[in-house]
Amino acid sequence: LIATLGANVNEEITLYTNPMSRGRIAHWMLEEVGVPYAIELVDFDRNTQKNPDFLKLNPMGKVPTIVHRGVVITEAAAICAYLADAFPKAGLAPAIEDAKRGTYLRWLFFGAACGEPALTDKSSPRTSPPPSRSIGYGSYGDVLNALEYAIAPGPYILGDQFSAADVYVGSVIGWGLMAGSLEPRPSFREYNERLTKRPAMQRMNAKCQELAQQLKT
Ligand SMILES: N[C@@H](CCC(=O)N[C@@H](CS)C(=O)NCC(=O)O)C(=O)O
Repeated sequence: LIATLGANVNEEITLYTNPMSRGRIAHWMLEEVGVPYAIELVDFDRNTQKNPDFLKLNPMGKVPTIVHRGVVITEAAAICAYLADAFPKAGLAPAIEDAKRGTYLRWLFFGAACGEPALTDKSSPRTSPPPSRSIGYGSYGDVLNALEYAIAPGPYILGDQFSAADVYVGSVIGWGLMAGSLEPRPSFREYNERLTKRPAMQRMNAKCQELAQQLKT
């Protein structure tokens, strides 16, 4: 099922987000792409992400969720990939025929399928974890080594070319360092500092502070 909204086939992107959530990943990506977008604030304290109208867009009742040209896209990594492809002029994804696309997709998927769950399990360990052969991320240690391998030698995952894979993987690394679920290896800290200097990331951070204030009032 493709979630389409017949009446709302619009060029402007709508981002449903909360300033203290994975919504920041899509928000940062939108700032990197540099296209106009509108924000719809989701209030976790009031549980508005479970309102029937929002569940029609995203049955998971989660953010980020974006709507563009009448289509709903969820999952932060998919949103990063989608926006990079929808706005190729921003140069945030290697072209389809470029071999570097393999590296790009590899780490974008790894970030979502392995990086994020490994760090989540680290902060809230499972009582009976599945064996490392059957769990997609193997082990926490392997994931950390692979992440380190992905960002070396840098400065970005694709070398000199910054891409949407850095937005996603960089967000997972930044979140892990902040939450203490990621060992603060020097390579992670340096990569995170490099990303934090990006004007798009800074614009997103400033906007999220404003949004957090808005939610308090
Ligand atoms: N698989 C989703 C996860 C999104 C997610 O879990 N978002 C959280 C915020 S960080 C959320 O909306 N939680 C609200 C809720 O579950 O009620 C993604 O990668 O974007």
